Amino acid sequence: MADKTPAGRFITLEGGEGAGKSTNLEYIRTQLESAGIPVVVTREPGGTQLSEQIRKLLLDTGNTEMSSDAELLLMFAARAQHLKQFILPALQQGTWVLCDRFTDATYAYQGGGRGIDNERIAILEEWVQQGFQPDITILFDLPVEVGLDRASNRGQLDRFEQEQQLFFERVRAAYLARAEQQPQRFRIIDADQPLDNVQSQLDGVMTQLLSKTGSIE
Ligand code: Z5A
Repeated sequence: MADKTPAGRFITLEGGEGAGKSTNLEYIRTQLESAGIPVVVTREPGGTQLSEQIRKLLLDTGNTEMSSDAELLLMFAARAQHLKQFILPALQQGTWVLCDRFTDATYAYQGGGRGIDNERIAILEEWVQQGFQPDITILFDLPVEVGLDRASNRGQLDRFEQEQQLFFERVRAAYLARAEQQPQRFRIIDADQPLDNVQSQLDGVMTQLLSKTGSIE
């Protein structure tokens, strides 16, 4: 996929409903910018004009008959465009990319939530990403009921937000399973804490990320 190793770092934020990704994305961006690092912020599904159009289809509550496979393929269609048009060019210019959700969300929602086999997701992942992975993934973990309660203050629910608690329990379990399988890439944040505590945890992750060696191990 990438014709040379990207120079920037690719950081993804993951978690269930109301976990605090959007809130803390700006915090991380500010930390990186203060350290003199060029950074762009983006999201999935979305991030390009075409991918945002696909996002609308995916979140539209009117699309009640969308099959799980169609949903999965649309996620990867949006991702393919996002990678080619936005993420990889930015990384190749040395810009760090901070992305609100990426492929771990597909394993969590379409895999855990909808019940699609991980092996089938992995085929699409390899097809679209050809081995490309985030450098680090920050998983905001919290009990489902706490996240749903936080998110409930928002307006109209989208097609995913209309799912029941059990769906989100499966999503959470799938995220935690992935973090357990790939501890070198994941950093788990206890998101069931006051915001200043969550941001102290993030400071620890950022310090490690920005350490002199540049190592993220
Ligand atoms: N999706 C998928 O199925 N497959 C995929 O491959 C991908 C995505 C990429 C859109 O995602 C949907 O796409 C998503 C999964 C699916 N659907 N769902 N569910 P999205 O990321 O755009 O939407 P979201 O997950 O609904 O985001 P969110 O609910 O807004 O979560 P958040 O960004 O993590 O939360 P937040 O907006 O930062 O915080 C929520 C509220 O809690 C807000 O009022 C904050 O002020 C408050 N908050 C935040 N932190 C705290 C703390 N620490 N204490 C108290 N209150 C807090």
